[in-house]
Amino acid sequence: MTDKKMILDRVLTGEIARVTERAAVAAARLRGRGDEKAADQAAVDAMRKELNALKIEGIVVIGEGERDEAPMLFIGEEVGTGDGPGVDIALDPLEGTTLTAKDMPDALAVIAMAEGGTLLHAPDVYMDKIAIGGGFADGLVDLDATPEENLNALAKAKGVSVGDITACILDRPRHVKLIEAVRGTGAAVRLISDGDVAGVIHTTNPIDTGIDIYMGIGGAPEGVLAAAALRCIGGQMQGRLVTSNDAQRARAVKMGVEDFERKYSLNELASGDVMFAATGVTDGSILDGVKFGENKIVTDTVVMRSSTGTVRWIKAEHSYTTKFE
Ligand code: VTB
Repeated sequence: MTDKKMILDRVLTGEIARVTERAAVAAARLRGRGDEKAADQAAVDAMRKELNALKIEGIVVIGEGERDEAPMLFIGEEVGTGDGPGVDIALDPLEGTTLTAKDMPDALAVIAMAEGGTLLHAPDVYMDKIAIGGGFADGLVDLDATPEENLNALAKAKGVSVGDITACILDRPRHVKLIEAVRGTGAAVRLISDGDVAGVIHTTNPIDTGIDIYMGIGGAPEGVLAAAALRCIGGQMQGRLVTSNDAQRARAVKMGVEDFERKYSLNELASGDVMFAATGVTDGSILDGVKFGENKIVTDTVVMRSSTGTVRWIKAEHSYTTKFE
């Protein structure tokens, strides 16, 4: 094991769960209140507090926005006590603000930490994505193949008919043609209103989630977070940035993007030793939402690490102590 791998392991395996747990509890208190902004802010504040208690020299590379537009956890913000290892951090304290405001499934508090310089510094633009779970031949699906080709290849590899395949797609007008093409093959479409980090992760466990493949255009930052998870849990993913105006392209260039046509592989989205954690805010198919019991708060978290492939499911019971008051 190299020193860098030791560093992530030693400092963070247990600690990272607390960061998403705390953000999830704060956001969960605002579930179903119809107020996206308040829920997001609560998650951001809570995540930042916990991150700043970690013995790391962390830098946010994917965060809530640029310094001048995001009051906290902005891109470039330094987090941690500053007396530990240097790590890059990608975070989404509340992935699914609308899901939380409406108390709908699969809102998550999410974070990924990696060796410095190994996460794609994705600008806040769209990304075209395709993802499947682990255990398939490399290159089985491809962003440049047609939906028909991808779905047929996946069905064949699974030994099922294409009618037994379900594709998860964000319910957006931009996906009308894609949805039509997928349904045209006989496959099913699971439409989600938000939350494509969860959508991608769901492909790694079709038995529990009913989702075999993720397709379509979502946020680029969410693409890197999802890639970090797939690097750990296993799976395939490709992404390509989608920009629609000069301002977006300028932002992308500022963050180091040179080729807008580039198709990023999973390992280019997240290349180094990476650790990923997510805590359920609302109930979902892989994680339960936060529960507020009589004497305890219960959280459900998954923590994963790429270099070892360890996936830890952590059901935690917290007392109503000062920390969560
Ligand atoms: C997705 C989804 C997010 O943004 O990335 C989506 O995962 C993409 O943007 O939960 P549009 O909403 O503009 O389609 C979210 O819905 C919100 O960040």
